[in-house]
Amino acid sequence: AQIAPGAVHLPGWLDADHQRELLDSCREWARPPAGLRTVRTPGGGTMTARQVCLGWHWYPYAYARTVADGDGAPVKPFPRWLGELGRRAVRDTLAGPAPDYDIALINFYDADARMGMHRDSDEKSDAPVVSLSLGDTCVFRFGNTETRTRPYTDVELRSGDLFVFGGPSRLAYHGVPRVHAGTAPPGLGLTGRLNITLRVSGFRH
Ligand code: MD5
Ligand code: FE
Repeated sequence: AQIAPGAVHLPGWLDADHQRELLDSCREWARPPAGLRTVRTPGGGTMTARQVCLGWHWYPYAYARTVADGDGAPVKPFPRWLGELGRRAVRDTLAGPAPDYDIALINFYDADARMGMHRDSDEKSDAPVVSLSLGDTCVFRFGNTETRTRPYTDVELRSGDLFVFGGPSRLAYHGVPRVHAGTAPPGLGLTGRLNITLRVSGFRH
């Protein structure tokens, strides 16, 4: 369903087998070095969702090739198959060119984790962002390009859902106000929520 121009939600895009495969990959990516970490903001706070990156390492509010704010290890490579998955996601949702994805940000939310309203503007490309959800259902808040506040639309994102943010939605404010504990598919074997976003850096390699 189109939520706004360029913002398309496809529930259940990943079947149970593909969800499990992607979860297995996330578990490997989470291992050190350059594994899952707690993100510290410049103001001295910590983000409640923990994160691991592929391709380029994000830290507030820039990208690097090493885990600049962590163990200093080189960021894990972005696998070809993940780029193919991203292009397939875009083909299934939006018109336009097939992006050459080179960044994945993987966020892990436990039951108490949240993400405040923000825009993703550290990339130098206007290519669509692909978002894949695994595990617990969350409330995803899709806002507007002007303010962190209303008007916004709350959408439940479930395990296997695809969301693509392109065009005018690429720079919309968004956040995750709530995770519904214990709502993951019983067969998946995940407590909490994982979100994988695929992005085009627009950086020179
Ligand atoms: C999440 N992650 O569920 C979300 C999904 C992040 C983040 O917000 O920055 O890691 S990404 C949703 C997204 C990306 C780009 C644009 C818009 C939403 N949008 O316009 O709503 O962990
Ligand atoms: Fe974001």
